[in-house]
Amino acid sequence: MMYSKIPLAQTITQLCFLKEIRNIIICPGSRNAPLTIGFTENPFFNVYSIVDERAAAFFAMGIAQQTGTPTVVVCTSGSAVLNFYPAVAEAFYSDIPLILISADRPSNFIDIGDGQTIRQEHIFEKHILYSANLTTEDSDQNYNETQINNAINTSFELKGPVHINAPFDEPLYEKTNQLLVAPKNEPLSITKKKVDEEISEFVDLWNRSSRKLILTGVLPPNSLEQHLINQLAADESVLVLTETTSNLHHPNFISSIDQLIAPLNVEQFKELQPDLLLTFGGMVISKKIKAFLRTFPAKHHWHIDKKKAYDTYFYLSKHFEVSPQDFFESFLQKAKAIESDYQTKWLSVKKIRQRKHQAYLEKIPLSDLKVFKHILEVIPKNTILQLSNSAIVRYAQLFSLDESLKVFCNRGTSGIDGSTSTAVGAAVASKQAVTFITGDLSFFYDANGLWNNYIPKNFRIILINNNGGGIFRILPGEKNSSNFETFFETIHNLSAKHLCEMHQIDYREVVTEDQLEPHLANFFNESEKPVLLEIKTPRKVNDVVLIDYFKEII
Ligand SMILES: Cc1ncc(C[n+]2csc(CCOP(=O)(O)OP(=O)(O)O)c2C)c(N)n1
Repeated sequence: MMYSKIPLAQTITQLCFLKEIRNIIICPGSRNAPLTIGFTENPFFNVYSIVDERAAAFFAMGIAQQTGTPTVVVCTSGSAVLNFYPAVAEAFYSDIPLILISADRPSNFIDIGDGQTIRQEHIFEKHILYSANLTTEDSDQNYNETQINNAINTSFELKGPVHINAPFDEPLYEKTNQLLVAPKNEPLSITKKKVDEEISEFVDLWNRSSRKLILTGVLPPNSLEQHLINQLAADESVLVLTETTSNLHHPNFISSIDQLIAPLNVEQFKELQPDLLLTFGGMVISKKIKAFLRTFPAKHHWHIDKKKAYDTYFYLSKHFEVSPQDFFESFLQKAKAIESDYQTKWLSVKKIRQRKHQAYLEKIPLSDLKVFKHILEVIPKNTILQLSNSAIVRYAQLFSLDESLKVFCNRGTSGIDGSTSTAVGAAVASKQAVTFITGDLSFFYDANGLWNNYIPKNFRIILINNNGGGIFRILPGEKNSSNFETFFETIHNLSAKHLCEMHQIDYREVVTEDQLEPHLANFFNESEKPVLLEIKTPRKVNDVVLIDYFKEII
C-alpha cells in the first residue's frame, strides 16, 4: 500500500484507520494532497469526492447522523475551510460527530502574502468541541499525535464537531510504500456515569407531583426502550409531549403540540401548567410550547442529557448527566404511578383536535397543508424522512406520523443552507430509503447538494414550491407590500426542472390538486434514477389555510 511521504499526513490517516473511522469526504485541492493520497490509497476507507465544501460538510453530517459515528471531511487551505462553518455550527448544536480536517500552509507562511492562505488555527473557535492545531516540525510528533487523538476521541465521546488543522510543507505529492510513523491509538475514556446517588430526593418530588409534563426535543430513533415508554404512558399523572423529530411514539403521547395548545385560552393554559417539567432530547421546534412554559412556569425543570442542559425555560433546577435510557431505567424502578386526571384530560382534547383536523383537511384546497396530508397517506413504511426548515418541518408536526418513519431535520441552527446535502448523506449511509421534503428557498439555496455522484436511485425529493419563503407569510408582520415580497418572502419563479436535468434526476411536476394523487401513487416505485416531484402551491392561499386551521380545530 502507498502512503504520503509526509509523516504528519501518515499520522492523521493512520489514526483514522486505527480508530476505524470509515467514511471520508474529500474536497479537491492541492495543499490537502498528502491526506487525499493517504485516504484514497487505503481500501479500508469509503472515500467520497465532493467539490463544494459547504455541501460536503453537510453530506458528512448526514452520514454521521445515520451511523452515529464520526465522519471525516477534508479540505484544502483558504476560504475552503470557512465553507465548513454552517455544518460545524449545526453539528455543534445537534450533537453530531464530525471531524473537519483542513490542510494549511506552515505557520511562517501565514499573513506574509502567500496565496490561498487565511488564519486557520482555531477558526471554528466558538462552535467546536476541540481544535487540534498541528505543526510541521518532525520533533513535534508526540504533540501532534496527542492532539489528533484528543480531537478524534472527543468527537466519539461527546458527539460533536472537532477540527484538525494540518500544515504541510511542499512537496505535497510524493508517495512511499513505507510507514514512517507508528502513532499510538489513545483509547477512549468513556466513563459511564451512574444515575445520581441523590436520586431519592427527586423520586420523592416526582411521586408527590400530580401534573408532570415530559417534553422531548430532537432524538435519534430508539432512544428509549418500549417498556419504559409503556411505563410512562401508563401513569395518569404524566403527560408526554413529543415532536415529530423525537422519534418516540405511544398512543398516550401527544405528538402535535401546536395542534393541542394553539387554541388554548389563559384558563386552559393554567390547567395545563405542570408542577414538574422533565425534558430530554435536543432542540424543541414548537415556539408555542416554549412561550407557554415560560409564561406558565413549572416549579421545577429537570433535563436529562449526558452532555449538556440548556435553560430553555429559565428555571432549570436539575441536570441528570446520563442518557434518557439509563435515567428512566433506574428512576422508574422507584417512581410510583399516581392518580390524576392530568393525562386523560389532555388526551380527550387531543381526540377532539384530531377529529376536527381530519374534517378540515377534507375541505381545504391545494395548499402546503393539503400536500402533507397526501404525502403522509402514501409514504412507504420504514422510510427515513428528512425535512427542511422552516414551514416544512412545522407542517409535519401537525400530523400523527406512522411510527415506522424516522424523522430528521437540521434543527441545531435551523438553517436552510444544508438540508439537501444532509438528506443525500443520510441516503448514502442508510440501507432504508430516504425521502426529503423541502421548501423551495431551502432547495435552491443548497442546490449544490445535488452535485454529488453517490445519490442512490431510491432517493426521493418532494419540493413544495410556494414561490418563496412560506414561513414569512405565517409569521406576524405586514404582508401587503412589495417590501414584504422582496425582502421577506423573496418571491421567485424558479423551477427545479433544469437542475434535475443537469444532475440526472427524474423530474415530475404537479400544478393542480387532481394531479397530486396519481403522481404520488407511483412516486415511490422502483426507478432507474432518483426522482424529484415539484408540487406548486399557491403562496397567497397557504397562510390563510394554516391560520384558519388553528381556528377550526377548537
Ligand atoms: C442559512 C439561513 N439563512 C436564512 C434563514 C432564515 N429563513 C428561515 S426559513 C426561511 C425561508 C424558507 O423558505 P422555504 O425553504 O421556501 O420553506 P417554506 O418556509 O416555504 O416552507 C428563511 C430564509 C435560515 N434559517 N438559514
